[in-house]
Amino acid sequence: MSGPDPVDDVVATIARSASEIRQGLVGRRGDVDEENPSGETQAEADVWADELLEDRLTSIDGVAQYASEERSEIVDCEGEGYCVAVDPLDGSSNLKSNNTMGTVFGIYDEPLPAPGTALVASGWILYGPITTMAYARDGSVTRYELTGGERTVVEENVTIPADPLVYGFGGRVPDWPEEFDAYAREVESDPGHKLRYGGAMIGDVNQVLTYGGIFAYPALEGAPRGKLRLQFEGNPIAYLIEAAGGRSSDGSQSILEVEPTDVHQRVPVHVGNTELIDRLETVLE
Ligand code: FDP
Repeated sequence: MSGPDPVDDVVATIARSASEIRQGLVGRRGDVDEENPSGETQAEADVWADELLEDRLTSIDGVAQYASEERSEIVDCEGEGYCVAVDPLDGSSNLKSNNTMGTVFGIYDEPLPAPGTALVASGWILYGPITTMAYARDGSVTRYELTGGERTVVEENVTIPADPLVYGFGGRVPDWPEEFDAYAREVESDPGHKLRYGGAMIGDVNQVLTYGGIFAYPALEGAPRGKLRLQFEGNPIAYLIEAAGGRSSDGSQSILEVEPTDVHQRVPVHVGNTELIDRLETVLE
C-alpha cells in the first residue's frame, strides 16, 4: 500500500499557512535592515513568512530540500524526496500601500536548482479581497478559496479564456529593449485589450488566468535576465499557465526549458495566451 503523498502534504500545509501569513502581515509592514540574495530590501513580513514556511515544510516526510527567495542557501532535509522552492511573499513592496500580494511555490522532483520540466506541481496564493489559491498538477489547474484552515474548490480544469483581455508589463518603459517596446505598442493598440498592472507578479498573472491576456517582466537594457527568479517565480507560474492551456517564454523558448545554473538566477518572463506569446517570440527573434 502506498503511503501519504508528500506533494499533497506540501500543498495542504501551504494552503493552511496562508491564512496565518495573511493575518501576520498586520504589524509586520516595516523593512528589516537586510537584503535578500537578489539585493532587494527585505520586509519584516518576508523574513517571517519564510521562517514559518521553512519550519513547516522541512518537517514533512518526503521533502528533501527547501529553498526560498529570501535566503541564500538551500535547506537540505534528512532523507530523499521532493524539493520545494517558495517565494513566501511575492510583491512585498505592495505591503506599504496595502495592495495585492501572493505566495508562490514549485514542487520539483530533482535537486535545486532544477529545470521547470522537473516540476510535479506548482501554485500560488493570492492575498486579495479574499484569499484564493490556483494549483496545477498533472496538467490540470484548480482554483480554491481559502478561509481559516479550510480549502474550498471554486473551479476545476481552469483554462485561460480564449479571447485575451488584459496586459501588464513590468520594468521602466525607457529600459525596455526596442523590440519589446514595439511588441507592447502592438498589444496596447488592440481595442480589445486593457492595461492591468498592480506591481505584484502574482496579482497580475492571476488577472491573465482569469480574463486572458499577457503578463511580462521582460529583459531590460542593463538587465538582460529581467528581474524575476527562475526557481521561485518563472518556473512555477509557467507550469501553471501552460497547464491552463497558455504559453510561457523567456523570449525564445518555454521558461520550463531554461537551463538552471543558480538557485537565484533571473529569467525574462512572458506568460499568457498562446497566440500572444507566439507573436512575442516572432517580434523578439
Ligand atoms: P517585489 O519586488 O515587490 O517583491 O518578485 C518581485 C516583484 O515584486 C514582482 O512581484 C513584481 O511583478 C515586480 O517585482 C515589480 O517590479 P517593479 O517594481 O520593477 O515593477
